[in-house]
Amino acid sequence: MPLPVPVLAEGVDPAWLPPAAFEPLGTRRTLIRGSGPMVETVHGEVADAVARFGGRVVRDPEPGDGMSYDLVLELTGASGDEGFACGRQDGTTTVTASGRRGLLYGLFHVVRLGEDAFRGEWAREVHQPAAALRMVDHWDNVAVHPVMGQVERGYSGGSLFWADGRARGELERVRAYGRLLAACGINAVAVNNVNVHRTEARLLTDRIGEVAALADALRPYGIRTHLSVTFTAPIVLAGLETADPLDARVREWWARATADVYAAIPDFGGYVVKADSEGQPGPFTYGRSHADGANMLAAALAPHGGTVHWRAFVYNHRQDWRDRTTDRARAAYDHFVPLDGKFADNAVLQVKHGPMDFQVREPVSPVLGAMPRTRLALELQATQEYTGQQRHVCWLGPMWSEVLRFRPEAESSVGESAARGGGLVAVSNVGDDPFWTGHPLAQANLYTFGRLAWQPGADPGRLLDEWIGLTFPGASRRLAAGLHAVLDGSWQTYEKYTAPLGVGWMVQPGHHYGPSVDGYEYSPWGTYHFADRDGIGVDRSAATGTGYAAQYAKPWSEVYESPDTCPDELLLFFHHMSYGHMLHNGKTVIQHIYDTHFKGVTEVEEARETWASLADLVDPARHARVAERYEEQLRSAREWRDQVNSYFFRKSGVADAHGRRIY
Ligand code: GCW
Repeated sequence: MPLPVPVLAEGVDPAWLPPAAFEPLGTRRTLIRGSGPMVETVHGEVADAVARFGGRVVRDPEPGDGMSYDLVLELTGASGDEGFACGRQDGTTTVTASGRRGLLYGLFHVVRLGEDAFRGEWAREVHQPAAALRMVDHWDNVAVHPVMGQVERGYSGGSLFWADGRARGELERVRAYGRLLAACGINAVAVNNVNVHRTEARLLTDRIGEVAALADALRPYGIRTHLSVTFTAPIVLAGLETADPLDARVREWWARATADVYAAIPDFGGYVVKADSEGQPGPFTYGRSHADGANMLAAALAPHGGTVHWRAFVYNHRQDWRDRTTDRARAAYDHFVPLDGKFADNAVLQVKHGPMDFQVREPVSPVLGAMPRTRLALELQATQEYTGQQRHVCWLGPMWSEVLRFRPEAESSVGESAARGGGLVAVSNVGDDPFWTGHPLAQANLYTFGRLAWQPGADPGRLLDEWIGLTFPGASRRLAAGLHAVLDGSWQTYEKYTAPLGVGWMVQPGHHYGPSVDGYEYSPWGTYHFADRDGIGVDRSAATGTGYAAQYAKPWSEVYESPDTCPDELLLFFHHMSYGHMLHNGKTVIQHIYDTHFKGVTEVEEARETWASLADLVDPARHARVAERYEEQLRSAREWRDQVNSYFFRKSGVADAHGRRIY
């Protein structure tokens, strides 16, 4: 039986799968061959499209039925292969796949191509995802957390999965979410926050049925479900007196608990673990290493084909700002690189893209080039914690692409090694908001992430074209150009009006929205800029600083070591510089700060105007939501400009060369 396409509740935005995107497919004759649940998903999609647009769909006809088809979708096997081949000859477009998910991805490929899928002739192309794991991690709490709420760092309303301590039970919406994810190539979802509180801990055991219900909803779209677990589960859930990873009873408990998980969810993906980090418990309590901790869970998962994603986000968050020897940027490398080669085959070390914490500009984490014998996953943040919290437009495609293309060592890029190793992960930006991502344009971030996980070397601009083509079917040139104009440079615009030259932070403590130049300056979190009357920045050189620059292989260790060769955009991350220091771009540090802050606000004003000019081309609800957010973005950008410029004017006493207003 074809699986019906999920029905969206009134007012819920179809995002990049509006019915109109299926019109080229829906007007044609399609033949589907093969069997198994995923074929039913594909059949459901085609059946829905032809019901709307008047085409036809036929399933496994008798040989010699004499019909000719515009599209043939054929599943030839039942392997785990996710690739597909497609081509067009003699008026028929053919998609073949030997694995179940491949057929689904092939179908969405045809949808993306639109009319082009049915034009001319083209040779058979093979499409294969670079990374086997393409995951979104939800930082969703089951119970509303007193400080972090329903979704930690969530800017899109509540959780799709949980509400007020319970499973939400809106599985039709979850199905629709799975469908959107599949259409951009994502194949795994972790359904709860990596900070695992009391209630959430129980998802592993007596509440596993609630996770199984989500897994059932997501499975038809090729998505495996993962769970964040607490390291102290044996203590908090089973009353053991220890969680020591080398203790036989502990290991046995995990093995049994994991077997029970697989009894409920046979294709369960595995565990995500935040250990010894920001107050979460971990192996350090027992004098054990992170490899000991990860390998214990890996051993429990191995018989069932599961994987543990162990996060490398481990650092001292009880620092003293006067202690210049402790450098948070060094922490992941210092903790994990000595463990290279010690992790089990089904243990993946999940590494944030930068050494700090998802700032608008950071160097690529040196860990990503320093553990050749460990499966590394790259973690990106789609939820815009530090990039405007989905009130600001900040399309992260170009930033992610820069990270993925970076070559920490000569052999491979970050994208290539993550794809080969543990895969690509993004912290989700989705919630129960009618636009899914709060800011409608933030949908482009999730879409781009999925497509980059499939093909890390892809040109992000081309992926944005795809997103525009799907989300706004039949978009006029003016609309497409307008969308590019407001999205293409939005990350750099955001960078301009916030913390300068890679120094990061300067945000309001706690919620991280809006400027506070000294917000974290004397706090224990280790996120300092060290501005004084003479200069700003953190000396991370090997010669005179914390030695962080030496964590890179050549040439990067040398490039970053000296202010002469360090790229401008990272200068204050690596060096403490005087305000009068001349940048490669021909400006002094202080003048650069002033100029970028004025420029950033101007760019937001222009983007807001551009968006206003598109009113006749965009659905009114969506247009209004974006327009309203531009008002806030502009207010906030001005606040950033004024706070940052005034702060540095007052510290340095250096006037703006152009005499603009600085308070
Ligand atoms: O970015 C920081 C966030 C925390 C988050 C942590 C992490 C889930 O401020 O809210 O906790 O990173 O990545 O674990």
